[in-house]
Formats: sequence, C-alpha cells, structure tokens
Amino acid sequence: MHRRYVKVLEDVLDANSTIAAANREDFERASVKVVNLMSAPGAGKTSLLERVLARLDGVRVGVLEGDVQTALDADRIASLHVPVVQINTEPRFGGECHLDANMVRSAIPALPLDEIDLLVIENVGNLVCPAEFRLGEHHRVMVASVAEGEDKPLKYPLMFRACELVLVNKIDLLPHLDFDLERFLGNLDAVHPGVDRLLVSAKTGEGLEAWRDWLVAAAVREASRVA
Ligand SMILES: Nc1nc2c(ncn2[C@@H]2O[C@H](COP(=O)(O)OP(=O)(O)OP(=O)(O)O)[C@@H](O)[C@H]2O)c(=O)[nH]1
Ligand SMILES: [Mg+2]
Repeated sequence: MHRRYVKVLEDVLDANSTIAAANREDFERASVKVVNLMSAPGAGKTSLLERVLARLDGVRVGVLEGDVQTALDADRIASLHVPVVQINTEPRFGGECHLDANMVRSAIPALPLDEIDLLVIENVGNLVCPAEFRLGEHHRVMVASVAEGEDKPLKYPLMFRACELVLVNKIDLLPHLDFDLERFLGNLDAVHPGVDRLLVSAKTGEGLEAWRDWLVAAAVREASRVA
C-alpha cells in the first residue's frame, strides 16, 4: 500500500516535469527568462517585488501571481503598471498549496510573452510543496523572513536546497526579535552550503539595490543548475 502511494506521487511529479519542459520551451521560444519566487505565507514576496519591479533598468518584466484565493497581490502589482496574471488555485485546481506546471501552462496564453524579457512567478505561500513542482522556470529564489525563526532551513531543507538565492527579509525587525542571524546563516549553510543570500528589508529598503541587480541579471543569465 505504502509503495503504491510512492508510485502515484512519482507519476504525478513525472507528469509535472513533462509539462514543465513544455513551458520552458515556450518561454525560450519567446526569449523570456523565468524566476520562481517562493516562501512561507507572508514572508514578503509581493512586498519585495513591489519595491523593485518598476525600476529594472530597461528589463521588461511581467508577473504571474499564484494564490489560493483573491487577486489582492495581482492588484498590488498591477498598480505599478506591470503586466500581471493571477492564478487562483482554489476554484479550478482544488485549493492547491502550490503552483504546478499545468497551472502555469493554462496561464501562458494570457501572458504577454512577446512583450517581456523576464517573468516572475510568485508561488503560493508554502515552505514545502512549491519546492517539489517545477514550473519551467530558469531560476528559483526564496524569501525567508527573520520572523519565522532560525531553525527553518533545518526543518524545511528541500525548499532551502532548491533555490539559488535566499532573500533574508524583514531585517528591520531584528532589534525586536530573539532571532540569531548567525545561527540562521549557519543552518542555511548546513543544508545548502554557500548558497547566495541577501539581507533585505522591503520596509526600509536595505539590500534592495542588490536584489534589483540580481533580477536585472537574471533576465540574461543562463538557467541555474537547481532550476
Ligand atoms: N517589518 C517588515 N514588514 C514587512 C517586510 N516585508 C513585508 N512586510 C510585511 O509583511 C506582510 C506580508 O507581506 P507580503 O509581501 O504580502 O508577503 P507575501 O510573501 O507576498 O505573502 P503571501 O503572498 O500571502 O504568501 C505585510 O504586512 C508586509 O507589509 C519587511 O521587510 N519588514
Ligand atoms: Mg504575496
């Protein structure tokens, strides 16, 4: 019984990988690089996009928003005059806690791929499932906010291993928290040695120039080996 469950899961992930490869082909045909942005709910994905998307130095960017319900995040991005498409996983996909390749495939016709160089996909807030489902992206980034505790790399290692960049957000809150930044970074290196990391605050703007520069470079960088 247990073995059958594992087999079903393997089949689901295999089917997802096939569709992700088709998505990747569509993105490459349109010369669009794709970043999959993941985190726990509320770590600051949308806030970190809002702060940089409007000043990407000539890089034409679009956003695909994934949420269980609402278009709240898409509305925030649209107010910056950035093209945005919202996927709600609740009505059509049963309230999934992650985006999968098929959901992204269903959104591709609505995306202005010929008018953008970079597509950022904001995944559903979750530290487990999004890391398992490839979408056809070239780059994977996660946000870990200091409010979540320094043990998270140890408890959710796949997410921290699956990314090439970790944005450590909400560092403005450090004086108010019992968060040991050195211990967090040690835990991060224990599960993904040497992974790139940026200390940022979407509230104060600290570190956002480096995040912006990273996104600008992602528009031309080759796909990461972890994507
Ligand atoms: N103090 C502080 N608050 C922040 C920072 N970044 C985001 N927030 C706040 O954290 C909350 C969640 O931010 P969002 O950007 O919506 O987080 P998210 O990851 O997009 O959330 P979901 O899409 O729901 O998973 C909001 O109240 C933000 O104002 C930060 O750097 N410092
Ligand atoms: Mg969001």
